[in-house]
Amino acid sequence: MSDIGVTVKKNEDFSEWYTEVILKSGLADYAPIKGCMIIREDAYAMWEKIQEVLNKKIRETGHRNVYFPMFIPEGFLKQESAHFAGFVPEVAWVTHGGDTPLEEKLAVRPTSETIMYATFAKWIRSWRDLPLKINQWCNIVRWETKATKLFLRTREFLWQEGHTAHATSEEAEKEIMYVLSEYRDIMENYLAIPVLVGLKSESEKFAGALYTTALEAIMPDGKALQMGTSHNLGQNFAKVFDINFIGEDEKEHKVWQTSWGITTRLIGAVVMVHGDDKGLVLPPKIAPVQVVIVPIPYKGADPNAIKSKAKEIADKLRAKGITVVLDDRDEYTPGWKFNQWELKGVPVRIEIGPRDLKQQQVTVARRDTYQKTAVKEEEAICAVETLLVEIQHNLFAKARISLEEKTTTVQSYHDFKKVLTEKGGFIKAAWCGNSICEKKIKDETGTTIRVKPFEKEEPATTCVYCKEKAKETVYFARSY
Ligand code: 87F
Repeated sequence: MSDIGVTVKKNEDFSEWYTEVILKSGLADYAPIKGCMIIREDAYAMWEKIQEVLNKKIRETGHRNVYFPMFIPEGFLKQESAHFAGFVPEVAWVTHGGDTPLEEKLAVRPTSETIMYATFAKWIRSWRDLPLKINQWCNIVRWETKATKLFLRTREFLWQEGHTAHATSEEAEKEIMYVLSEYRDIMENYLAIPVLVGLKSESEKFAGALYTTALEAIMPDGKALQMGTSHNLGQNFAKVFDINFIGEDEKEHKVWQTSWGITTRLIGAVVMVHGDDKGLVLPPKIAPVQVVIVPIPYKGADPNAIKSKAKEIADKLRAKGITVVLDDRDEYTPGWKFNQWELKGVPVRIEIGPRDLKQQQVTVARRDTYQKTAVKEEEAICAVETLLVEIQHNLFAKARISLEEKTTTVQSYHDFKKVLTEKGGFIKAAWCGNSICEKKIKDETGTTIRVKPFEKEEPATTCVYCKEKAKETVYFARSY
């Protein structure tokens, strides 16, 4: 067994493959604390890319970044106990400062609604203070007891949480739809992962929300992964935290609120969806390295001629804003380097050997298809730019086909269960809208309603469970 390359096949043991790819590609490592992980350089660079894209979007629409304390006094969470009750077992507490017990214990933030909204009550006085649109990039702690899964289930993770307050319900609604569409853009056009977008059912929504919208993707093992959420909080929190404002009508009103988030689990989704038996396959738009250049020296010739040609091409690519690594290390063979950069998922590799030099060309290899082509040197920069765009599109197209293949419409509960054991994925079925059926299906199959799509489809049959009149067509799946 080689300790460098990936030893597990993606379609043989998906879970093992996933962990091995992450560890060996150097995206992350286990930490010496149970349930925690270390986000390494390349994964952090991807997270920074996501931050850059989202920050730009939300800044343009008047959101500002802030930082609130990570400690939340117990009283704040208690004030909101109705909405957080189910989450209590996952909260981590600070009880001592040194050896001295604290007068009031402090939660390590599992989410920041309570501390932020207690502050909103102070900041918001008049309609002129609205809308208030803030966002925070931070770490979150949830004391999970289920098995750790790198990026998907760890006790600490990174996220952004957006929190807004508005004068009207319509504005809040517009906000959650705006966020949803920007999230979708990031997932589909940057991460190259197609998503289903829609509403959560009553039992799956955030208890503090009027309704929860979500973006859901399907993983190669047929399990769904929630990629992000955007909640319409209505006036639920405004009532608890007394977030009132004097309106233009000079009367007192409660604000309308939203909250929304995406987390570092998105990186796990990228690994799962695009990776292959040789390792990561990264979409060019979020790849920390987009192009690697490997000079191929040969005995009896001038290695400097090749190296300087490689350097020249690297500089030209960099001038176009492309991230390039020139791997001219002498201590590794070209073959070793190829494997290493394939493991790390670099979208494009350029090889420059003696033959290339002589013929004034370079060899360009793409990570997604392993296709290799010779390109005239003067066309190389342009060709690489085009190729990066093409790879980005190809990854999305492939993922979309996979989403389609993994979505099955069923007419009966018998078929529902059959599809679930045979292939998993999204199961599209008619539902009566009753949470009792939803619960029975969950208990019997382990699936939940992932989304009720915005683009409503007339139910083709009666409810897949109770056979009463169906209200809507929804997507069920087992999930991470
Ligand atoms: C775990 C422990 C304590 C989820 C928790 O989705 C509290 C919670 O409130 C908790 N797990 N939630 C819901 C989070 C809601 C909301 N917060 C802002 C988001 C997006 C960002």
